[in-house]
Amino acid sequence: MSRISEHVSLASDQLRSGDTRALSRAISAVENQAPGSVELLKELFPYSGRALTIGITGSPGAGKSTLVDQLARQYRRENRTIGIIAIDPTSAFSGGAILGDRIRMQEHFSDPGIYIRSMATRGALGGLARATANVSLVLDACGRDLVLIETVGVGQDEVDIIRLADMTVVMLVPGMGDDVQSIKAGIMEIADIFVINKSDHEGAERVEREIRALQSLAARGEWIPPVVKTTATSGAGVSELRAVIGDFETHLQKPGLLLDRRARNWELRLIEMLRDNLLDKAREVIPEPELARLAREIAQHLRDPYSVIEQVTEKVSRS
Ligand SMILES: Nc1nc2c(ncn2[C@@H]2O[C@H](COP(=O)(O)OP(=O)(O)O)[C@@H](O)[C@H]2O)c(=O)[nH]1
Ligand SMILES: [Mg+2]
Repeated sequence: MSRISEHVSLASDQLRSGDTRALSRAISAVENQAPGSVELLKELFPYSGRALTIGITGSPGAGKSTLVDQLARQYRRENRTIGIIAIDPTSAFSGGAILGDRIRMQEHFSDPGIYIRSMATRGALGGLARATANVSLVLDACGRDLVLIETVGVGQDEVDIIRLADMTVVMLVPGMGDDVQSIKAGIMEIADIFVINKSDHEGAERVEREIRALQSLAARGEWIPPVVKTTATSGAGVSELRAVIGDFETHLQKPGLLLDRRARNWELRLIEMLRDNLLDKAREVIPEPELARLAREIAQHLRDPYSVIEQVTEKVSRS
């Protein structure tokens, strides 16, 4: 066994024993694609696949963090351990949401059964979906019973992230122009459960009617996504949400369902990993200054881009 894999094995043993500091270090390593992190992921992979992963998506300020917090408390009462990944685009310009999440982290600090990791959308190395998937795998392999992934429901990145989860909770709020029609169709389609948060505000019934109307048009599968009204700040509706998640968990236990879903997710991820990997290789073959030089030559019509790409891919396949 090489020194690096010996080191990784030690790390993975320590990790799986539930050492929170080791967990933080491992997550940072994986997030930053530090040397040895792929070895660590390989080592951890066989222990993963046990956690239930739940993606929670909704617009900024909808109350995702507040609800995730309530759900985590609920599960802690059932003695289940939680990993939370909060992906926060707002941090890119205000820093506010990350600060809020830090405060939450401190609140749960005394409970090693809840582990919260915030990730900023900006600057995630090698793509946010990849980072989230790998962090989720680490949490899963380290024995977290549930991994809750909180993300904003916009953009392809978010849809990709949500696809990693075993189940998807789509959060809507009354008012705020957050009408059902304005939600990306792709997000509506991936909902396993709808939550109408801020039900203490006026208009929750109207949002519910809109969802129901939309559902009546859609093709009916065996599972019709239920609609749960919550007030995350007071905790109202959280136990109903917990119950509905339980129902979906039971539904997923039908032969092949969870496996099908995960296989579908892996198919997408494999393509993504392949693309990332090949692109990394291509970047090695054709470093940035070289790329800039070629681009300029193409712009000057000194070369054609098709031959350039052919040459690069050939070099990659020989490397
Ligand atoms: N009135 C009301 N406010 C809420 C509710 N849930 C969350 N909030 C508030 O909405 C704001 C944004 O919540 P947060 O959980 O950070 O939203 P996120 O951006 O989706 O994570 C905070 O000030 C919360 O206290 C709710 O059910 N009712
Ligand atoms: Mg949040």
